[in-house]
This record gives sequence, C-alpha cells and structure tokens, in this order.
Amino acid sequence: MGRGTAAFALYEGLKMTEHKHHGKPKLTGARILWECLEREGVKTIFGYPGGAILPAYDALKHSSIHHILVRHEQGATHMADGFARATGEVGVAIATSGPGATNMVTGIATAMMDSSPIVCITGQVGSKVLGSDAFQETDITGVTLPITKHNYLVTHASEVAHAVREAFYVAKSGRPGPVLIDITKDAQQSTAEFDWEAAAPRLRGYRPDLSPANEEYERALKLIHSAKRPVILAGHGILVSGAIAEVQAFAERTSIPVALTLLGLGALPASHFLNLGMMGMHGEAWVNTTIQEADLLLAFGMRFDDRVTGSLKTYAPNAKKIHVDIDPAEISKNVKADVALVGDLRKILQELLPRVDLGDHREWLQYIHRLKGDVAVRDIQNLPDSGHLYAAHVINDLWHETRDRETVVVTDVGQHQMWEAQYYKHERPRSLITSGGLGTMGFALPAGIGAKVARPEADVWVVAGDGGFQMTMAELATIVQEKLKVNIAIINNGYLGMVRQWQEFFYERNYEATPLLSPDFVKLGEAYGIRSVVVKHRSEVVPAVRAAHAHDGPVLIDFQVEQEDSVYPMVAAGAALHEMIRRPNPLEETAADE
Ligand SMILES: Cc1cc2nc3c(=O)[nH]c(=O)nc-3n(C[C@H](O)[C@H](O)[C@H](O)COP(=O)(O)OP(=O)(O)OC[C@H]3O[C@@H](n4cnc5c(N)ncnc54)[C@H](O)[C@@H]3O)c2cc1C
Ligand SMILES: Cc1ncc(C[n+]2csc(CCOP(=O)(O)OP(=O)(O)O)c2C)c(N)n1
Ligand SMILES: [Mg+2]
Repeated sequence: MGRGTAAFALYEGLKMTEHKHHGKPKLTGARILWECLEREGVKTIFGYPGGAILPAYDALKHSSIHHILVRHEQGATHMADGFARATGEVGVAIATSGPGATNMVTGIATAMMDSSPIVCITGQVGSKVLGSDAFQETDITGVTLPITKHNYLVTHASEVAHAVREAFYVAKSGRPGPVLIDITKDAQQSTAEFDWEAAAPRLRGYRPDLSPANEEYERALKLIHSAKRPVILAGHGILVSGAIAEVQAFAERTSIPVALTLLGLGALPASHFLNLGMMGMHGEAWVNTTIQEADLLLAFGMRFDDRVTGSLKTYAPNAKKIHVDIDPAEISKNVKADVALVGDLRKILQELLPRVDLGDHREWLQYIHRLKGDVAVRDIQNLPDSGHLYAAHVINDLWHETRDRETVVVTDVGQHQMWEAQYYKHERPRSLITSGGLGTMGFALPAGIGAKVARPEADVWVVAGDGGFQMTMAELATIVQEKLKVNIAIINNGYLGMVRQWQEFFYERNYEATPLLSPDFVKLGEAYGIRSVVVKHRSEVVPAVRAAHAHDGPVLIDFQVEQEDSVYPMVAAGAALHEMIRRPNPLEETAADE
C-alpha cells in the first residue's frame, strides 16, 4: 500500500484507534517496532527470519517498509552498513536469535571500526526462559557489548518504542556506530500503549555535542599561523560531518596541502591542486615523506590508525599536532595532540574559517611537488600493453569509463582494495565504500547491494578479490531477487593476494594456504541469471565496462589478472612511515603465466 494513498490514510487511522486505552493506542511490541522504524524514516530493511523474530515478521504486513531477504545475516549487516555509508542515514538489519544474531557479529564489528551508523534488530527467546540455554538462545547483548556503540535487551512491549528511538539517536549522533536491539519473543507478542512522544531518548551522561573552548581555538590559530610546513590529514570524519565545502575552503584559504586516509578518499576532489593523495602503508611515498617532514599536522576527523602512522616512535617527529575529532577518546590515543578541538568538524571549521589568515606556502608546495618526481616508478599503468593484464590497468580503465557518471565503488579487502585506492581518482564524497579498520573480506558484494538500495540513481561497482568474493557470493541471489543493477568486477589473481604479497616480502615466498581455487565465475553468475563475462587482455577492459553500463541488469566481469603482482609502495609493519618498499626499478613485469 503506497504511503500517500487514501487507503493508506484510512488504514493508518484504523491502526491507531485499534485497542484504544486511556487515549493511546495499544499495539503489540512487533507492531510498535515497525511503527517506530517508519517514523524514523526507514524505507528498507535487510534481514533473515527465524522463530524468535517471527512475530515481528508477521507484523510486517501492517507496514510499508520493504524487507530485503538476504542469504546470510552477515550480508544483512554489510548491506545496512553500505546503505549507511552511501548516504549517512542509518541502515537497518534484522535477524533471529542464536545463529542469526551471531552471524551478524562480523558486520557489527566492521561498522564499529569505521564509525558507520547501523541498527541491528534481533529476536530473542522468551523472557521467562532467558538464561536457560533455550533453543537458539545466545546472549547477543553480551557478545556484542564491545563491538556496539550501545545495545539493548528489550523484555517488555512497553520498552520497544523507547529502545528504537534511542538506538537511532545513538547510532547517528556524535561519532556514529552500530546499535543492537535484542527483543524477546514475548515482548514482540504482548501489547502495550504506543506513545511516541513519551519514548524520546533519555541518556544522561551521553554528550555527542561537545565543542571546544575559545582558548583552544586561539592555540590552534597560533600554530596554524606560525607553521611553515603544514599538512592537513583528511579523514573519514569529514564525510561523516559533511564538512566537504569547509575543508576545501580551509585548505584553499590557508594554502595547506591535504593528505587523505583510505576512508577519507573523496573528501577533497582528487584533481584539486592541494590534494596530495592517500597517506600510509600503501599511500604515495611523497605523501608520507611530506608528513614526516611537516612542522604541523592538522588531523581532521581521522584517528591515526597504525596503517596511517607506521612506527609511532618515528612518526612526524618535528610536527605539532592539532587534532579535531568528535570523540574525546581519540585525542592523544595513538599520537599526542598539542591542541585538541573536540567536537563536530564542520562546526569547528565554520568557527575557525573566518578567524584564519590567508596563507602562503609556496616553497613548501614546490618542495612537495619535486618529491612527486618519481611517480612513474610506481606506475605500472604506464607500461605499454604487453598482453598481460594488471589490476592497475583494470582500475585505471574503470575509473576512465565511470568518472563522468555518478559512481559508487565498493571494494573488498586485499590488494585490489589498495590498487583501487591508488588508481581510482575519487572526485566526490561517498564515492568509495570500503572496510578500513576491520578489513573485512566479504564486505564488498553485500555493502554494494546496500549502497545501490540507498542510491538507486548511482552506478554501483563492486570491486572484489577472488578470495573475498567467495566469502559472501551467496548474495548474488539477493541482487537477482531484488532486481538490482549492481556491477561486479572480480579482480581474479588466483591468490589471497595481499597475504601472498606478505609471504613474498617477509616469509621467503612460502606460499602456504594462499593459492586459491575458484569456481568458473562466469558459469556461477549465469547460474544466477546474471550476465557474466571473462576479461584477460587490457584491450577488452573498456568494452566490457561499456557493455556493463549498456546492460540494464546486473553484470559480473571476471578480470583474470597477473597473478604475482604486488602493491607498491609499502611500509612494512612496524617500519617508519617514510621507509617504503618501492616498486623494482626499472619496472619489471612478473607475468610468466602466458
Ligand atoms: C589492507 C588494508 C590496507 C590499508 N592501508 C591503508 C593505507 O595505506 N592508508 C590509509 O589511510 N588507510 C589504510 N587502511 C585503512 C586503515 O586501516 C583505517 O581504516 C583508516 O586509516 C582509517 O581512516 P580514518 O581515521 O580517516 O577513519 P575512521 O577510522 O572512520 O575514523 C574517523 C574519525 O573521525 C571521527 N569523527 C567522526 N565523525 C566526526 C565528526 N562529525 N566530526 C569530527 N570527527 C568525527 C571519529 O571519531 C574517528 O576518530 C588499510 C586497510 C586495509 C584493510
Ligand atoms: C574475513 C577475513 N579473513 C582473513 C583476512 C586476511 N586477509 C587480508 S587480505 C587477504 C587476501 C584477500 O584475497 P582476495 O580476496 O583474493 O584479494 P587480493 O588480495 O588477491 O586482491 C586475506 C586473507 C581478512 N582481511 N578478512
Ligand atoms: Mg585474489
């Protein structure tokens, strides 16, 4: 029933007058759940049913919310996560108790590490048998305590509305994150008065709205105005707070170059003259050198992950650090801050901007430009077409073919993820979705589904390795059942490539457990009714991508790339940020398989 129809209005009226009691309607906990989700603006939910959540599923018939049946509950959580990252809105997943709930754990941990706002709803055994090892009982609030921002065990229908309202508020406010609501079966089945207003969030001690004192601004301005070699470290918090315009204005006004974290890519257009590119383990060498030689780091919504800093002992030794972050727990956690501005980045930059002087760092920018000189050394894409297909070619061509369209690239975890970060030039915010902090293989396909549901007008390209794809490929069926136009590029190198690379560099090429057998991906895709092709040569990449765009259904492309290529440059674990392993020079092709 469409929300705007007369029938819907009539039904809404009926629904609200049903079981009226003291002026407020009485509804089952299950109906209150859907009613609240609707009021929170939820249109789509990703889930998988089972006994303990069945009352909620039964009540779905009264709701306008669209339920997408997944093939594994991990998929539901990544879909909710992809949905959230594509828009900034809360994504919602639902599952039954026990195995349904525990299957969500990886997705919840993934969302937690990357500050992604999702709400997970699980059914629980009846409140009378809690703690008795009842059928499919797992203490999921206990299990998820350290990987949720907050969680709830709801044992009465009267608590459902409050839990849902608070869960959405907590998931989205401050530093976003996952919230789980575990609802016992009897709480779903019994009735209670439904009072939306009375269920408003009440959280004493939760302060998502901190803002810095004026002295802190003064101290930050002093450092900014006296710095000769400053660098902005642009992180995921920029996208979360929506400070895109503010960051660009700040960088331009102060003339400070910007290095980005993996999760910050897209926060400043790649083509912007102050954009240096990605920092860290697989960042550009000159970016890391710039950071190491800086005298001031301005960390904007980034948390100095170890993939970003390399050895902390030698990290940016001569730089003062200004850390802007909404989470006070991040300040001086890994890197000591000289000035901390705790609060929402966008609001802080709006305060800072009119107070900051025009900057001129010509010498510093020219110096950095000279550092870039060796770019070609790393650039395998500059190799003439020798018949061998490299992942860099695929990503570079994919970027060329998709750059003028509204495209969201959703990557999995491994070498292909790093090549995407290096060779796909992200111009727009929320155009890259990837699991950074947890590095969850299997993320891309379901997260891509969530992104497509959230932004149906955008082209979604899932870029996955042959290993990670096989972890969640069951969700191909979800794509087909939901008639979603999702494009899938498998970067098929026959290995758990990133692990093989570590074995090559640090374990004397002992390729234990990394050669990987895969099914015939074309036949697999076709078994689901998905148009599927294989690409083995560079000349076939562009036509395959164009054909995918021209086809109005989902497409799978099996890019069979060079098997033993490695991601360069690289900071070895524990090494200093500027001590990078560089691509062998002159460029070597390693292909021996054709
Ligand atoms: C194989 C692999 C290799 C990797 N290599 C690299 C690499 O080379 N380089 C790299 O950069 N990363 C790399 N990563 C990713 C890395 O592990 C981290 O996930 C990433 O660096 C984190 O980026 P971030 O700090 O910007 O984002 P997050 O971890 O999401 O942190 C965001 C920060 O912003 C804050 N924040 C949120 N909202 C706001 C707001 N409104 N206002 C202010 N602050 C806010 C949060 O509190 C948090 O501190 C790699 C990952 C994998 C899996
Ligand atoms: C769930 C999970 N298990 C294990 C790992 C460790 N790991 C990181 S990268 C990687 C290899 C990924 O292989 P593939 O998906 O083929 O991508 P490639 O590196 O070859 O591009 C592994 C096993 C992980 N990140 N996630
Ligand atoms: Mg692989």
